[in-house]
Amino acid sequence: MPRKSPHPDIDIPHCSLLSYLFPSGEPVSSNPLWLDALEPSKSLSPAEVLIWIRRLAVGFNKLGIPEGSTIMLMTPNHIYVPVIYLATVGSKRRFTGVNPVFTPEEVAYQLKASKATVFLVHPSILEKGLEAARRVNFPLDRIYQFSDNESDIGSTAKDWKSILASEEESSQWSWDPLLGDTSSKTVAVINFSSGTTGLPKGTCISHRNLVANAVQSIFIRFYTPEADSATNPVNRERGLSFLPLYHAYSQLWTINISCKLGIPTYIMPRFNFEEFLRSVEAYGITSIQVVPPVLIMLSKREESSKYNLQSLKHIMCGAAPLSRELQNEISTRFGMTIAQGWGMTEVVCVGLMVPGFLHDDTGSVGPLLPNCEAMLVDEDGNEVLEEGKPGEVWFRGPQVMLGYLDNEEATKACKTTDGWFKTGDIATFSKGMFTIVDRNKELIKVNGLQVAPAELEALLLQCDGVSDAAVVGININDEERPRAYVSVQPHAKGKLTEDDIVKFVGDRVAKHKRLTGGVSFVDEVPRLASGKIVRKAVKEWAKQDIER
Ligand code: 4UU
Repeated sequence: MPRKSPHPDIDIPHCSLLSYLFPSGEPVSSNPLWLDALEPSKSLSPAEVLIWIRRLAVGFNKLGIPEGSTIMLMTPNHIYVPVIYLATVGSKRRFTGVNPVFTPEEVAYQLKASKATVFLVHPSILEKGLEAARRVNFPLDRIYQFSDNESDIGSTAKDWKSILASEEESSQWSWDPLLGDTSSKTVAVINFSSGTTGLPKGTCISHRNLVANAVQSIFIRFYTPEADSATNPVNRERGLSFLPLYHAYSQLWTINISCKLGIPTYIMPRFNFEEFLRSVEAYGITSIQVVPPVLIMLSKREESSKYNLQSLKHIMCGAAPLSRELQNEISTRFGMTIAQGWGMTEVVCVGLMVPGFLHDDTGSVGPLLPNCEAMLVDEDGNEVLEEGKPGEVWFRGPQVMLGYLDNEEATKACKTTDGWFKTGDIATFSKGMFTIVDRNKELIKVNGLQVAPAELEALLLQCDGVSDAAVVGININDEERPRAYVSVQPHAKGKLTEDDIVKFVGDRVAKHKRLTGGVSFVDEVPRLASGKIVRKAVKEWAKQDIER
């Protein structure tokens, strides 16, 4: 019997994302909504954002970009990122964001796999964008520079503002409300994830998925029946955003939830620890979303004591394991609630989350969001009913993606015909709460970001002298690091060094994917007759290597 959410089902409107965020007949605020954390006089209110959305949506139409096309964005965070996201999704196009520190090769992969037809690039990384485009024959005249700062824009590519229609010609434009079933069928966002196996794949996230996960997360953060309406912080919230907006985590909280609830949110271009502390103090920030490394810094770095962080009452932590000890140490020391959540790109963002009113000191990731179900399934495919016993999380709910873009095989492998999504995460269940204890998939998480072993393995096979390779994650000081197990060809034996291999990979991938867990040489990488790597055996080696 699947476990159901302890919360009663809540109403999730069947409509487009913009109809949910800006319901007709409700006034649109002119108060600052997204503010530049480095220069807070620069801000956008919902009323201003709507004007930009209309101008861009009509601009895309005039340019002849059909509905259903993908718009790809590569930029550090800034206050106009939500404009691109909302105008793209709102005009029935598809948004995909790419990590701005990716290498040209990695950018080219996503440009092709997402089938993007327009590519917006921040001027500071324009050269990289152009190089990526050349690699996959992407038309250079569909590349636009995208900055919040007029003076950054040079002459090498067009300015994104050249796409915009005028205010007059766009003032009558309105979005399709996508009523009923169409909201479930229309793809809005294509974030990338490697899922349980293989290379990164585009996840097809519908309007319905996005609306559902916003409604569910707002409920569990602010409105569960136990929440005290007198002390509900929702009207006093001030957010600070530094997680990347190309990832689902930040898209949900920084864009969709802040917009829906009118939470003024300061956006940092990238994470910088001291700047983060300064911003919390300067702006009286009440709540943030983090990944575990931020909490490790908060615990270990001296600067944490130099700033007044008293305004900060609620920290949401997700994307990777957080130790119970660290969670409790920080919440006691700073007098704040730290609530863990579990989620995946494939379920928009969140599936399990500790309610906002609850102070959890067990290290759990909370109960199911409303309207969701889960089963823990053992290796034989049987449901685990006993409390405290681990099993793979199978998840069902209105936020589960439609499938992987152009990859029915991968979709079928993780999604059953009756809607269960096999997550590859191992959890236990006790007293209504889930605790993530392991993973049975390939994925490695570094700084909360995905690293797909298959990608590094394919790269290692291109390294001269390498005959086979397997990559797994190892834990060093509470943080996961990719480590490679490599066999070498006879001619390279004794010549190819660990440093050579670390450098070979380091030169070709974004920083978080580097082999910071090291390299081991082995006679043979264990593989099944099918060719599949026996990861359990490699993980066992890794465990022994750490203990040594
Ligand atoms: C142990 O990282 C995410 C989603 C993060 C998120 C954000 C806000 C979750 C809940 C929330 O409230 O997505 P992906 O697709 O980048 O990575 C998904 C994987 C999971 O399958 C799991 O292995 O990241 C890992 N993960 C976690 N692991 C996610 N959350 C947790 C967690 N503990 N709390």
